[in-house]
Formats: sequence, C-alpha cells, structure tokens
Amino acid sequence: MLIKIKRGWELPETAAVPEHLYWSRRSFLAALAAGPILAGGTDRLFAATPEIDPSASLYPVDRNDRYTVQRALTAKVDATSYNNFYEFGSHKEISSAAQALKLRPWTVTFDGEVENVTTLGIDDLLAKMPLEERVYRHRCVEAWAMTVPWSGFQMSHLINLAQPLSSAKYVTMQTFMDPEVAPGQKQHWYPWPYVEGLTMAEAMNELSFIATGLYGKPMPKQNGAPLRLVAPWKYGFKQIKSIVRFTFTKERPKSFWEKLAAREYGFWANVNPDVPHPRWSQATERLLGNDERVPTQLFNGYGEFVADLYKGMEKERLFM
Ligand SMILES: Nc1nc2c(c(=O)[nH]1)N[C@H]1C(S)=C(S)[C@@H](COP(=O)(O)O)O[C@H]1N2
Ligand SMILES: [Mo]
Repeated sequence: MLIKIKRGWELPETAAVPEHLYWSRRSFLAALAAGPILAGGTDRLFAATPEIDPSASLYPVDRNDRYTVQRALTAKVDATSYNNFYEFGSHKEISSAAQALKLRPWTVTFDGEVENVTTLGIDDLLAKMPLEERVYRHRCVEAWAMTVPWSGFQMSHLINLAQPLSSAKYVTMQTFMDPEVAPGQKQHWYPWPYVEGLTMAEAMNELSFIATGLYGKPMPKQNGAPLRLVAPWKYGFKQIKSIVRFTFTKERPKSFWEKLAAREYGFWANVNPDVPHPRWSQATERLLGNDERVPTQLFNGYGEFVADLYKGMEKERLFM
C-alpha cells in the first residue's frame, strides 16, 4: 500500500485567513482569555490591535525596476500569514504570536572588525539609508516560494556606514534575543539567538538587500520587522529576521541551521534545482496561494548577478 506522508510545505493554505476575520477572531480570543469583560477585559482586547509603526510615513518608496521578475506577485495575505519565524513557534501560523515583538526602542550594533564599534537607533539608521522597493523571488528550502515587493536599502550602503576593516571577511547577523517576548527561544534545544552570515563579497553584491518594509508599508512583525536580510539567490533560511547586530569577522560563522543540522543546511545555501536536500527534491517549488508547482531555477533565477561570486569554489558545498 502506498502511504503518502504530507510534509509541512505540502499542506494547503490553512493559514490564509482574511485580515479582518483574523483580527476579529484574535480580539475575541484575547477577550475570552481576559476573563470577565468588566474586570479589565478591554485592556486585553485593545492590546491585540496593531500599533502604528513610527516609520510608517517613510512608505511607500519608489520601485527599482532593474530587479523586476517574470512572475505574479504573491497575495499579501499569503506572504503575511504563512511564515517561518521559529522564535515564535516551529510552524507556519506565527503571525499573531509575533505581534508581541516590541519595535521601539530598537538598536542595531556594528562590531567586530570595524573602524569603530557603533550602535544606532533604527529610526536614525532609516534616515541615513536610500530607501527603494524591489520585487524579488523568495525560495524556502522547504520548496515553497513567493514573489513580493520589499522596501529597504541595498546592503552595501549599510556596510559602507559600518566601515569594516580590510581584515573583515564575513558579516555575521544576529536576531534579537528575548524569550519573554519570543517563547520559541525558551526551547533550549535550538541554538539561540538566530545567526546567519555572508561573505563580504556576497554582502556587497548589488542584490543583497536589507528590507524594512513589505507591500509599501513598514515590515510586518511576522516577516522580520524592523529589518531583515533579503539575499534572493539563497534559500529562505539565510534571510535572517529582526536583526540587532552586524559583526564583521575573519572566520566564517556557523549559522543557526548549520549548528542544528550541518548535514542538511550549509553556509552557502545557494538555490539549485539539481542538488536535492538530503530528504527531498529541490527541482520544483509551490507558489504560495495556490497548489501549482513550477520549476526551480539555478540561483533562484539570479545567476547573472551572482554566479561569478562562486568561480573556482566548485569543491565547496555551494548549494546546501
Ligand atoms: N530570526 C529568524 N529569521 C528567519 C527564520 C527564523 O525562524 N528566525 N526563518 C527563515 C526561513 S526558513 C524563511 S523561509 C524566511 C521566511 O520569511 P517570511 O516569513 O517573511 O516569508 O525567514 C527566515 N528568517
Ligand atoms: Mo525557509
């Protein structure tokens, strides 16, 4: 008998609850949890409504058409309700839990091999960066994909601001650490905080982008507010969310997933349909919002921008 076991990424779009239903259901649950309505229940009810992001007036920003892709945009409801953010749970429906994330104050520190160690408030950083919109493909290693308009700035501007020394060979990025806000971080078998890294050449590549918004609005918390990496030729797990630190190093960092399962998730993680994950094929991908499967492309379709970065490195595990 043939038994087909459904993997997580093959599940239907159970997460796609329309936004108004989503918020009303959440308020209802919050009110229930608060107990008798008259005994302070309304505080809990309002706690579930999203606050105004102080960077809201910066958006929308002009789209940079150099990066337009031949693929339809994913519906906003899908990209904002089907997420990976293990700090808030090891499943896809973390968007309501992620609303607990506090976005101000939020500081970003540049340290390691730098001229001067500096710490900057997020609003000061945003004011210094030239914001633009880019439509990029996103390909999760679990074989689902989306195409979304990110707002933000080219990562090279942030590197120039940080002034790394010539001794810097890698940039390591780190997510916030606060188990009270992000209960997933109480799961001690994960190597928190989430860490990812790029070589300096990758970080300076024109495609590398620090996203601060999505669909013409500030970044939703579940998508990695207030700033997350977007390196679209690499699998989704490289796209580290809610970054608080950029550390420039001489040594190659070990990333979160590499620490957990080095056999399955390497440092490079470049998309390649011909190199299967040890447990599944990477030949095709499912587009969020429908069940259509389409072929996956080498470097997720961005080879013209990045293939040269990997010349002469054929012995490395470039595609895991
Ligand atoms: N801090 C942190 N960043 C993270 C993750 C995570 O669990 N924690 N998951 C990664 C994975 S596997 C993917 S596919 C993308 C998902 O981004 P999205 O939810 O905005 O689509 O975020 C990446 N960044
Ligand atoms: Mo992913």
